[in-house]
Amino acid sequence: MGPLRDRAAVNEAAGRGRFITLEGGEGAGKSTQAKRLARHLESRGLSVVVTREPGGSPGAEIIRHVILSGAAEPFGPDAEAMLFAAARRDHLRTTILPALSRGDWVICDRFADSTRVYQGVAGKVDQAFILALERITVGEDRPDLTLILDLPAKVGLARAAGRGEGADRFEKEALAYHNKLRQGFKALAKSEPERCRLIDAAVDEEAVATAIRDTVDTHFGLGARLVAS
Ligand code: T5A
Repeated sequence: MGPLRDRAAVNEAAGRGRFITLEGGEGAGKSTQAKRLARHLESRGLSVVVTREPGGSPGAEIIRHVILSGAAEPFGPDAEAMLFAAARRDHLRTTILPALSRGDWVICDRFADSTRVYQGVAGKVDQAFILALERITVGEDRPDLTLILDLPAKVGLARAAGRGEGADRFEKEALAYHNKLRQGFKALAKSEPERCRLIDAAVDEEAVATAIRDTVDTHFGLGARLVAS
């Protein structure tokens, strides 16, 4: 039994909720699918909290504004990584961990893997530095399951641009940067197959939702358990 499975057994016994994260490049459909997954879990009688990063708590939302406005960009990717980590610490302590303790299931739109890939892989921040930040901010409170929505960077950027909101700090980066993100997320899925699942997000919204539902139900043995209850 690996550490993730050990923790799952402990969580089960404690009546603790489950922590699911959605990751991927720009415009991959994470927010859309977070809401759809929440409806699916609620239809199975579970209480669900949907949240996002950067942000998800009053303090972290302030840091979100600082980062996405581009105000922290002149300080470099190391400083941005530290800001994401500070926001994450507050978000975990004030939103995620209390929800899991209540028995709620938490769906989070981006989490620590975004720092690994955006600041680490694409931003070239030293890997040891990123992992040290993660140890301090996340520790053992890693997600139970991470769904990585995968699609060509160009397609995701076109979807994001289609919302007509203007490009933020990271959307405005060159295509080569976004291609690196895609490769980074794919490598992550390969390196942690027990926690991470790669989902084809280039197909229509309904097909992505079905793949996610099947993956979540299978991972947590949800269909069988709730039908039986
Ligand atoms: N970041 C974040 C870091 O660099 N490090 C970190 O540690 C963290 C946490 C956050 C930015 O911060 C960076 C990453 C990001 O650049 P954000 O505003 O929160 O920025 O936005 P993102 O998380 O990047 O999310 P996006 O706004 O890019 O998009 P989503 O949530 O992936 O996609 P969604 O659901 O909004 O869909 C985009 C559009 O596509 C349509 C939707 O209707 C919508 O119009 N769509 C589809 N169209 C066709 N087919 C489908 N299957 C579709 N699914 C959705």
